[in-house]
Amino acid sequence: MKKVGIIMGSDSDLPVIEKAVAVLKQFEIPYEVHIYSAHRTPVEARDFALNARENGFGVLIAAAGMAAHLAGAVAANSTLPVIGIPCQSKVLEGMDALLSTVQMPTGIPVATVAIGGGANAALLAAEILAVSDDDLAARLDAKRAADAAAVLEKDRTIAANL
Ligand code: RP5
Repeated sequence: MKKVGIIMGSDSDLPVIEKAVAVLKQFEIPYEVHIYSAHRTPVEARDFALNARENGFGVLIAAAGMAAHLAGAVAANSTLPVIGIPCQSKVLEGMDALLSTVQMPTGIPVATVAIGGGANAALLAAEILAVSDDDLAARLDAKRAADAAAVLEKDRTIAANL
């Protein structure tokens, strides 16, 4: 299976990345995690993206906060699918990163998930890999069914007790 490459702009983004890693572990998807910043270590961020396909990656996830150009910079240097996670900052609570990540000009797409949406980023990465992996697709279908069953169980409990 192709690997998922996860890049965060700073170790302060780690709590968001941990949510993504937990999902990838759950689905036994191979991954690598790196700290590469679009502005503090732009050469390393560029080189990782440029070489990602030949290094066995199938999807890239980039998480950053504030003026969050990391996902866009990664996407500029790779035609692998790039998923952007806007991270929350103290001043603007993630709206800055959301707009910076989602508003990519035509030609360089970034699939942006919710502010702090590490789990959904990993699930989307899994769904992309599952396009050519029937076993992974079956595991995703099973998780959806289990999640739905859990909600219906809560529904039965609420209906019986209120
Ligand atoms: C971005 O700036 C990082 O992705 C992080 O979310 C934000 C703040 O970084 P630190 O100052 O905490 O290292 O580059």
